[in-house]
Amino acid sequence: MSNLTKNTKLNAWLDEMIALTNPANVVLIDGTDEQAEALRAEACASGELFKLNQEKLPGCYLHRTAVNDVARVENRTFICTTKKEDAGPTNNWMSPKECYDKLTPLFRNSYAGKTMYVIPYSMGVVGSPFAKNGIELTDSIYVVLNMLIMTRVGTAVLDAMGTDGDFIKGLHARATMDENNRYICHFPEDNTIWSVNSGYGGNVLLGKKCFALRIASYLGRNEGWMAEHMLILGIENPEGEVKYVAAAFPSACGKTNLAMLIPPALYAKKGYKVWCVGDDIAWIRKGPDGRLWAANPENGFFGVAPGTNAKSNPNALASTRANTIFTNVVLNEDDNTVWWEGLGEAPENALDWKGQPWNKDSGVKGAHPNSRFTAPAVNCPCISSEFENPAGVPISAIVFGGRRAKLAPLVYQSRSWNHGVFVGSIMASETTAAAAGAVGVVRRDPMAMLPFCGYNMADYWQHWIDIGAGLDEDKAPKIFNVNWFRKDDDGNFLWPGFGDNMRVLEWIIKRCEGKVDAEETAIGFVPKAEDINLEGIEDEVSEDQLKEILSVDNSLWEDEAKGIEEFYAKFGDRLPKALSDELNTLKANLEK
Ligand code: OXD
Ligand code: MN
Repeated sequence: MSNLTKNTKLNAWLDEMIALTNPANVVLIDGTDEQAEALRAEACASGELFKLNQEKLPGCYLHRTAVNDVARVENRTFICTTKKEDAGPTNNWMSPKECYDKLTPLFRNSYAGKTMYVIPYSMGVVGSPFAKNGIELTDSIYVVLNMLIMTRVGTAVLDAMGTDGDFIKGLHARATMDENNRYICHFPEDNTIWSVNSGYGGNVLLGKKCFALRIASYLGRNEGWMAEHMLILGIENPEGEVKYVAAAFPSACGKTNLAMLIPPALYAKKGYKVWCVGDDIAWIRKGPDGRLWAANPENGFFGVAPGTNAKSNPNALASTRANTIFTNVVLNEDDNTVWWEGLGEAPENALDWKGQPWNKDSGVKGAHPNSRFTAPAVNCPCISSEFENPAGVPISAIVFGGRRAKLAPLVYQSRSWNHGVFVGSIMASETTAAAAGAVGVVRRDPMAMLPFCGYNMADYWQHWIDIGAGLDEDKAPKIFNVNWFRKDDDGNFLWPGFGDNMRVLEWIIKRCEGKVDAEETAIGFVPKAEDINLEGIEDEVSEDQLKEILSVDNSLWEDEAKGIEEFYAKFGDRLPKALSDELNTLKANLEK
């Protein structure tokens, strides 16, 4: 048996995986700078990475993926539970046996002549009560270097695992990169993830979507906590009190921008500040004080580059100025820096994301729309002082959102926890470039978890209801829905968004504190127009425009109720009764 580590379970599994993949050698990633630096040098020598201008972008590198490997592949992502019903109607399913049988030949000898990197990593602060450990085996230095940024990696994790501690077993191989044999498979009953024939982040950084959402959501249901596709932010008022909000949006709906929001000048002058605890994933559980606490299990940001600039998100941009890996962006050949659409003037001499000569007149985008930066969280100027707190932060409000051109008002509050779960369950949005497939199609994306829930979505909703039932009403977070994307009849956005979303957050916090009244509508509580502060943006948003964005069109909601009914029907009798009750209440309210 291999004795690479002190953990007997890990050694046994390593033996098995080494026999399967047949690497030329095995390297344990220890988390030291020396080792990482040697790997960077090796990746630069092989062309896997390009070293960027080290004066302007110290510690930064560029990577290009294969052209057919640029996004998560949801149609090739599987939840492999013994019973099909346990994966539910919204997941692709294979039985564990069928999946292992199918993938084993793809992994066999796939590391031949290559190195197996063994990455011990922790989601959450290493060794803390709520952290979970994983091991990712990979044949890609790019994966190692990204995991070093996105998670907490190294021998300290092995120490935390001890001699027989459990871990999530992740196996990744680029193999032949054959897209027809690309699979991202989860075995929640075995704590196992197998990913093959891809090198793109979301498919291969197994700590992120695969573990921290799909496997963790399953673990959370069994252990009484929640793994959510949520940002976490803190809003500090002029008195220095910080209130925390967790928010779920479908991919590429401006989640990273909201997580790092810069308050408008008016608020900044008064002393308001916004702190980022996390931009993508929240692990949430009830704390000893009876409130819900949320922690970000990640250690970095894997953000979408295009559109990130000094106006949309100066904090994200600042986060990428050192020790960052850029994937599929433009290389500015004049000064060996990076560029993407939305960053300002395009470089004269450049290579596009495929490595081809490119300039602004080329007639195609230079950066891939889903090009990314992998940046350390510590780089973020507004990172919360609680970022390293293993307990996380107490949550006052949960916010759901999506892109709805006409339907949902700028913001509304649910009437109760269960109504809030209903509001999350009916989330819908237009698809974006973050996932492979058509762009611009409206799809239901409950709690923004559609591609990330590791079990039957109906059981997941029941879990939400059960969590709420375990909270005292005065301690439970209040639940809201926002829509920054409402459009007028000419297709223009009605709300400025970005930093001005602070105005909506202010109303949300006031509601949590019971400091502001609201209008009750068929769908929930909507602000009175005078309670949304428009000071400083009167030119952009007139009083009438604000009223339009806050309006609820019952006839549109009647159609929506039919759509919800159809969607719910997929879940048969597994649909929680509390949710069909909420749908009936909505229908009754609309008839009134
Ligand atoms: C992401 C996503 O990459 O949600 O975070 O797609
Ligand atoms: Mn995400």
